[in-house]
Amino acid sequence: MGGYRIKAVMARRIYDSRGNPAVETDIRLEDGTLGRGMVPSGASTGKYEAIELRDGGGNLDGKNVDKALRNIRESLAPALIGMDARNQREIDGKMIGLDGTANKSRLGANAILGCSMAACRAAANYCRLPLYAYLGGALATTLPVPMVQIIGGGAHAAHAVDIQDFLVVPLGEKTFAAAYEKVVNVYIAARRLFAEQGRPLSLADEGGLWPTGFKTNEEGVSLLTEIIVRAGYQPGKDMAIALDIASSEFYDQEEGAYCLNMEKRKLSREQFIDMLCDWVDRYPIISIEDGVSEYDWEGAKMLTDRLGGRVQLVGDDLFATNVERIRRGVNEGCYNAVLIKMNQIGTISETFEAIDYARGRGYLPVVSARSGETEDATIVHLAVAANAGQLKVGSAARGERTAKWNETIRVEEELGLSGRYPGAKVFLDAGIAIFGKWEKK
Ligand code: 2PG
Ligand code: MG
Repeated sequence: MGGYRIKAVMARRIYDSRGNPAVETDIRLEDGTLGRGMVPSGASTGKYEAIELRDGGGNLDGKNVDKALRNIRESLAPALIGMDARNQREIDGKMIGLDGTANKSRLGANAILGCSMAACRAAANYCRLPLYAYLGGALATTLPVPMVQIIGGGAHAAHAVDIQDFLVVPLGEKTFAAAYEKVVNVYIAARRLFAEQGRPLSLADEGGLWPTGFKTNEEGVSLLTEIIVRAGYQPGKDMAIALDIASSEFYDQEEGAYCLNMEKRKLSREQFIDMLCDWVDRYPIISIEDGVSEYDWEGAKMLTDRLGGRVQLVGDDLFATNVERIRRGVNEGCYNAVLIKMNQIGTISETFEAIDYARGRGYLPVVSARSGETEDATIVHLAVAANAGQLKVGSAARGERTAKWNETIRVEEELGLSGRYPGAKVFLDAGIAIFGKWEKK
């Protein structure tokens, strides 16, 4: 009786894939069951994200998390002990109430999310269910289409190019494993081509190749198209390109201009959008994330008017996994998809709410990792549990990335015949048909 109640909450400092301190929380239930949550961290962090508490000061580059750990031990743990771990909404609601701020700045989104993740893990373990089944139930069986970085950039590669992610999305295949295999072939082809061109095979923060020697941003897009061909696939038919422009990073708010620093060019909103539209005409691009800045709602509307019927337009910094911000996007006709990051909002319940809200308005959810990651694979389960349809984790290399892709392979195997892999249907059902145009070629 009562074995499902939270008996202890422990917090410790671990380190993420960039070597920065991170929060890990263990929740132990009365019957001895354990649940663990490891909290990731972004680099191109949006202005409207929930606040990650860092200690500041000289040690560990100011990124220590002692304050967040103390908040778990002194404020969150006493409140959570005794609660039924299966009551995720109540647990998350209690922490949100205790924090009392709109952006979780008092206790820290890293402190709160660690507990939220650990609680649902503990409850799933208590129920003897895989996390996706616990969170999503019997109909949570959709394996995500992977969005995988091949070349890194932006804040993840010391701004060697302005654009942050050059990614691929496999369009065909009947299983995640088969689709992911194709992606790995593209990654191998990328390494080969880089080596042939005399570029070092160094990796950016998310495991994609470091963009050495690029003269323009467009070079990344054309090179990626070439890499797809070299891997033996037809661009736009077998494999499409996705870009995370992360344009908030190089937007000059005062001038309303986009500063392509590596090209030493400054573009007006209109010119910048023209450039993106031109790329969509000339390259097999299926998805553009943060095409304009988190401040530029007008630009987001303009971009959507021009490309919304052909391309997935994903709001990351603009929406920050926040229902209020997604609502504004829906009302103003901005974008047609939402990047979903647990630590942008800070609890599992609110993350699900953002996915549900987005989907209810016809916006595609794309579950995403952060650039600073751990071995934790909760996001895979989240994507399957919510039948989200897409997962973005970074590249095919680096352990914190393979932790997620490999977990997806395991989940697919476990689901067996009840699993379904949508492939290009995710996009077709949403009326996104850019690759149809490429097929005609
Ligand atoms: C993004 C993420 C992952 P970061 O912008 O989508 O690529 O980066 O975690 O640095 O915000
Ligand atoms: Mg992004």
